[in-house]
Amino acid sequence: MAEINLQEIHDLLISVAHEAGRMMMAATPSYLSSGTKKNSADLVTETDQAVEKLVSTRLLSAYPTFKFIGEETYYQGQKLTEEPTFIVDPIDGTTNFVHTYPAFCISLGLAVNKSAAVGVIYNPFLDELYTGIKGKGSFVTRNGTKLRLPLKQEPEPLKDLSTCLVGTEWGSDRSGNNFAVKTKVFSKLAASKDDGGAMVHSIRSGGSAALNLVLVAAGQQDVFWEGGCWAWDVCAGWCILVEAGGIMVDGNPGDWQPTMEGRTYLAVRGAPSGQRDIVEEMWKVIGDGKMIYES
Ligand code: LIP
Repeated sequence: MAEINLQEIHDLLISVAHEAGRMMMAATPSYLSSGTKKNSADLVTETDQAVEKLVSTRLLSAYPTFKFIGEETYYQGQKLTEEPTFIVDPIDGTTNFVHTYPAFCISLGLAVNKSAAVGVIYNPFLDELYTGIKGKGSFVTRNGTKLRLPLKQEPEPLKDLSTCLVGTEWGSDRSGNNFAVKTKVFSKLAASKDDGGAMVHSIRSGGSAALNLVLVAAGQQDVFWEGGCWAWDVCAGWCILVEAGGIMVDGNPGDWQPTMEGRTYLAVRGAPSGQRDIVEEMWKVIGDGKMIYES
């Protein structure tokens, strides 16, 4: 296979992200006109579909031999291969988009050999662009200024969960094993040490896995833990996270090298020490309450 020019792909993804951002900002979404997928908390809008069409057309006309996996055109059984693959969420944070809560974005990743090689995430409401190329670092551009991630040149060491701001998501499953595991972990993370909890600084649920990952990459959130999201929610953010010194492990205890399609993820920010301790403490909090998702 010919050498892939990651810089050229990165530049194209940025141009597509800006175009998609204009479409999102021109739309007038409402819960009245939104459709649902798995259940009433799993929303989709015409804009999700229109943006994905634009993105797939633009990317595949420039790179016709590449594969494409997108949230709105994914079919059961579709698998990521070693081939260069664009992995795309046209709107990550669709619920936020529908409510005009200002945390939605387009998430554009390129995976090569099943690993994230380029990531571009754009929040059009805040005009914030996050980018990363494997081996070349990651950045945020806001108000016309481009800053390297993480934002602190010398991030603090990670001590234990009691000093962490943790991002996690409710997701759309509201019953069954996975809901029970999540609510138990939320409670254990928040509870006081006297009651056997981790007493984290606080818990955030921003509503977009991609934006959670870039917050961890930036060092503005120490940890992100989620089960139930998909490759398109994490591919771009994974590249940006790792390029900023962060790590991604499995959201269920035990696996230090999770796969893109594993559906359970734990991200920890870059730090001079303590990353592994945070993972181990988080896995201890989860205990034997394994989240189970089809992949
Ligand atoms: C959403 C994620 C969110 C997660 C939801 C869903 P969508 O993506 O980013 O973090 O909790 O289950 O996957 O549907 O807005 O693209």
